[in-house]
Amino acid sequence: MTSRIRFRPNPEARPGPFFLHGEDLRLVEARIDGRPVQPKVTAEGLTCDVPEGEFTWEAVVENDPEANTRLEGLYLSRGMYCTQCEAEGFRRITYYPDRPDVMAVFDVRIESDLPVLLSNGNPGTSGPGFAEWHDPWPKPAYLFALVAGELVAHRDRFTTMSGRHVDLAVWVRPGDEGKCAWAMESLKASMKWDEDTYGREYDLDVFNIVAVDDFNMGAMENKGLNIFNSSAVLASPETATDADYERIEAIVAHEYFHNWTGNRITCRDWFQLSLKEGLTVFRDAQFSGDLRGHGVKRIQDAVDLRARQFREDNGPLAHPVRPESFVEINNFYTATVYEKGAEVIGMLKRLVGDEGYRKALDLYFERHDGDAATVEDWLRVFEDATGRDLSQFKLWYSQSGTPRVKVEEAWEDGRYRLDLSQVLPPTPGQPEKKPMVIPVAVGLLNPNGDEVQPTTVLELTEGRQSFTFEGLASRPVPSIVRGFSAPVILEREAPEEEAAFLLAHDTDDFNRWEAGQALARRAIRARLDGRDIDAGWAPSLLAALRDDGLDPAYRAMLLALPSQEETAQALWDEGRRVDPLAIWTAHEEIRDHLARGLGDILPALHDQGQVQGPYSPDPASVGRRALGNAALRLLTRTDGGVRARAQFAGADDMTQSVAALSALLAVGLGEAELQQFHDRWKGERRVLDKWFGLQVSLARPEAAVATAERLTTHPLFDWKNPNRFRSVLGALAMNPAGFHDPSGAGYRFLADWLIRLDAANPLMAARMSGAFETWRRLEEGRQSKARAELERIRGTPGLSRDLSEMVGRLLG
Ligand code: 0A1
Ligand code: ZN
Repeated sequence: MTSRIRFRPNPEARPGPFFLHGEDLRLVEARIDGRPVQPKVTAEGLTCDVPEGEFTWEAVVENDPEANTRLEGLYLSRGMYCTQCEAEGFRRITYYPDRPDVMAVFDVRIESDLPVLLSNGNPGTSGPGFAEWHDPWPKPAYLFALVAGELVAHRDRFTTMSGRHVDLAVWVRPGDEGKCAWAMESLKASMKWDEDTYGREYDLDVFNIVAVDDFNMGAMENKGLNIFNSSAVLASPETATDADYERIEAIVAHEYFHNWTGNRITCRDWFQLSLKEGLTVFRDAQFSGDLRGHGVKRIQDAVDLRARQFREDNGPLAHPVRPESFVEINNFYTATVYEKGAEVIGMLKRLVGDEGYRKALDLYFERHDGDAATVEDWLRVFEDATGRDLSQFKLWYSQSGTPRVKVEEAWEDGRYRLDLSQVLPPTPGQPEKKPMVIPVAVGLLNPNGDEVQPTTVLELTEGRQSFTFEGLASRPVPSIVRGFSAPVILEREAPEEEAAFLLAHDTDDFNRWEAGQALARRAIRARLDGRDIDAGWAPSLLAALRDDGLDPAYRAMLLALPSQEETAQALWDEGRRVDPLAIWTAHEEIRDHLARGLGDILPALHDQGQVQGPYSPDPASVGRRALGNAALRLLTRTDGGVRARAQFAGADDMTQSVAALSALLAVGLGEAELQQFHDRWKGERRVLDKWFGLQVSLARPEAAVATAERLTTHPLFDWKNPNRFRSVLGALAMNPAGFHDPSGAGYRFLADWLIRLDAANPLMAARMSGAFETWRRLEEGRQSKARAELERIRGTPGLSRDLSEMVGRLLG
């Protein structure tokens, strides 16, 4: 690797030693203005004396992509060279000031016998054995990318709003070219959407996407050359599920949207990570909502936030959306920075209104294009564009933890009062908190079901505050935190009749669904406490499911129960110890209860899910299949697996096939189908990941660890491949009753693997250690076993910085 860099002194900086980052490199030679120099090299980089004015630095270094199992920097993935430079990977390629606020124009020349040679920006000269690329847009090194391999392209074109032609290509290995059409459609839809919605146009002649099999995350937004985990690109009806199609669409959009929110405007330092990630997640959620329906998207996001981000925010790994310190930045690509960061932007938009938001975003792009910006810059454009003081709102970036909102009501003489109060519990390093600005969207319904107060946003800014509604004829039923208007926990035990009423009448999609969840939570709670399930639950759900005016996708969500994780959090919040097995058992019992109580309607709902004609991932078909398969999961509990077996045998797309197999596995059936699935798909890596994952995540609690152990000895278990590792070890963590086996076998097994993986791929090992995040919620027996395993990991000699930081925080 040869680099030539022109440096000029920063007029504001005091003179000092010249430092360049560099890790695991061998410096062959270095020159300044053509004269050889002898820098002082350490494990973190090099220092060197330099002349006072401008100068040219040249270096030749060697590194070893073939031996790079970390998948950071330049590495080899099944014969294909590729790079991953965010956050600090470029320093593993060559010596460089590897910080996001150092932006430069890059010219790249790649020399290789491999046929396809790609880098950022626009193509320049190329010929046998070489290709040159020029990226006119100054960028930080974390956006650098390079690919060299035997690849084929699926091509298309896009004409931008000002009439510029862009050549688009999705590059994959030969044989996969038939699985690119969906990613390409998603890319074109994203390009158009960003023009229509944000006025943002693409700014290069080409846009390339490359699919690689070994990748730590979902994808990466390198300028003009996005690199994707192949699981986030490749799709065909036979091999990908509806969920895969939706995920590909969302990730392609996310990476594309980064071109403006991340690349044209980047981050000054890594503490500002949410500046690009929260905003880009918010944008991709708007996009998915526009394409697929906002009601369902909002529910999916809330479910995900509650399971992953609330868990993080209420445990030992809690940190603010803008973290205050870190040892290894890779450990902060978290649900809090991404998903809570997006929620913060959603609240901001609600507070300033759609028009204010648009004005602020226009100003952001105008004022900060080309900048490495901060959260302060971001909030200032909102203040300048709307005149609103955001100093209190800014606490959302610095205070960690999930706010609890309590509600009390008073009714007198046609006046209805809501007393709202907020509590933000202590989190690591933050014993005391200040009140936040919480937009609480509220509507009121008459007892006859009419809405008497349409959605209005109450701004809760104090610890306790009252809001009064006048001139009401009768005591209303409140619908609170409509649309999940803030990432908070609403502490209000609604009486059964009220929840049933809202499930029947609420005009707010989100809260109507939430009312169903409230009833399900009551049922789970009843079983946990050994009580009977309310007799009214199944009938009120049945009424909503019969409503053919309701979108099938929405009805599918009505059938879904709160996650076991959500139940665990609620118990812990009440100061109770969590027994994952008891939670699993209660969830099973209420599924049985539902399967019986809804028995009349389930076959018809399942039939509705059989969409005729060629497979299409359009929202209507996806919704119908989702409803049909939600019904199938319940039906399989009572019909001995007859319908699921028939669906599996007749399925000609992966959605129907996986749904049927999952329904069988969830009730301890499906052995023969599992074998057939394996035999048919053993040559398809992404499908085989599903085969590994399903058996572990759906295993009965007592069998989960043994199943995972057995699968790690399967000849196709390739532990250095992140997708495959996750398909077994990640799936175990997603089976709480199995992972938290009282014997501690799950903890021991995962710890063994984390120690082993850490030596090869510290980033992945650190990410997966989050499975231990809930250990303090457990009873004494499990707790001490989990702690012992964490301590064993901590005591391992040579542990990476990544994993030691995580284990240190987990142990507290
Ligand atoms: N910026 C990417 C996420 C990403 C982060 C780190 C990676 O490798 C260590 C890869 C991707 C995104 O938000 O999509
Ligand atoms: Zn991102």
